[in-house]
Amino acid sequence: MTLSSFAQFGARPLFDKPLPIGQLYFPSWQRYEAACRGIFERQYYNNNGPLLGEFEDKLRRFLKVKHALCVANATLGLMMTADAMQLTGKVIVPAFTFIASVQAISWAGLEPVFCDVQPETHQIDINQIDALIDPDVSAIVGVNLWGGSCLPRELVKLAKVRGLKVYFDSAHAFGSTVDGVPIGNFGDAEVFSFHATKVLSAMEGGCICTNDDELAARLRSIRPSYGSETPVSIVRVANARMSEGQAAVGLMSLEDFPANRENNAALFELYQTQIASIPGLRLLVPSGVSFSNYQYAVCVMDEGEFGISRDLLIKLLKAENVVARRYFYPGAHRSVPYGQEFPQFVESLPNTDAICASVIQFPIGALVTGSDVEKICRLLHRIQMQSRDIRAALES
Ligand code: T4K
Repeated sequence: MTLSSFAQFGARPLFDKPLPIGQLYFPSWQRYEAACRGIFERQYYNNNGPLLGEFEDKLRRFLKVKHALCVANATLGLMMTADAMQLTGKVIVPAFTFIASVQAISWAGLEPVFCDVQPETHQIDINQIDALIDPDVSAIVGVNLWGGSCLPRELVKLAKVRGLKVYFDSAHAFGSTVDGVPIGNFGDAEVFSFHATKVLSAMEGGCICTNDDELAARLRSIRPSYGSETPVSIVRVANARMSEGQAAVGLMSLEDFPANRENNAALFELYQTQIASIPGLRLLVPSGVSFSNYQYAVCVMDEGEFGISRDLLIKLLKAENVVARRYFYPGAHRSVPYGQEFPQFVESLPNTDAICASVIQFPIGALVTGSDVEKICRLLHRIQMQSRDIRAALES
């Protein structure tokens, strides 16, 4: 085995085109075309159209939740939720999350308070929350990461005892359940993402779920839902409506969800068996759920054991047309503008920093086959076995 077998050193890439991160499960063109034909025949494109109504109704039944409000994307959904909940002052949020979880808090005029996460699960560390509570804190945001959960029951219980509200960023968790209860039912509200990279996709989109009638009414007025509801008094409006085109894709994606989730589970299992024998790589099993959507293949890397750095591994994989990512980097507490605005958190979240430095995501989803996973894992094995030579060659 020589280094010249790697694309980084001149070989042909392992894959002819980039194998992406992201779910990218889409209906066939024929199904999409038929749905679009219906939209054009009806000449009804937006504002509570029939497909949106059907999609929201099916989501409600699928998730067993009282209200499911579709929105243009999860970022807007999170912004609207923080605003509609009429929060004040500060909101506790894990620092290890996509930046939108935090930006939504800022957009609603609130101040984020960053909490560290658990090293094993990457979910918010509930034991560290009490130390962050002061009289200005009005809520906690739980983030259900990686198709797992942040133990929503425990978080809701803690919030109740402390007199705080709680909502969840469940962008990663559509279809996952906690003790059989679908994520979407916990806290005051939960927000899903239906971005193209998510297991349920409307190309771009999201959904806010709540069992609270008053909150749902405020959210409908913020969205807004012209013509369908009696508006209620709110502070501001954001046009976050989901179009009929998005709802059409969402409906087909919901129909396909069981099969797509099964495909993810099979790919995840392959990763699990093959990565187990690679020194320095540990695949994260979604925690805190009784059923997972297996939307991500996330590994934690021990650079010393693997032999090269995480960032060099990403570079080598990119040369082979394997897209691997270091979500999330850096932690939200170090990102612009939060690192500058709230310097007190920069050096105070060791678990978040350690995870940001060691996490790596591998391709999983519609465009990945079982044989691709096997090829990726064999490649990882080869890289690990030749790590010393690779390092020497690239450092010289
Ligand atoms: N909360 C959490 C915890 C989140 O992770 C997110 C979003 C949100 C809230 C907010 O949800 P949204 O407002 O987005 O609904 C992606 C997604 O844009 C974002 O939805 C996601 N989380 C975040 C973690 O990742 P990028 O900028 O890294 O995606 P991008 O465009 O680089 O795509 C990823 C891979 O997929 C690449 O390999 C390219 C491939 N791809 C992507 C798209 C969109 C395709 O091949 N085709 C495509 O159409 O943000």
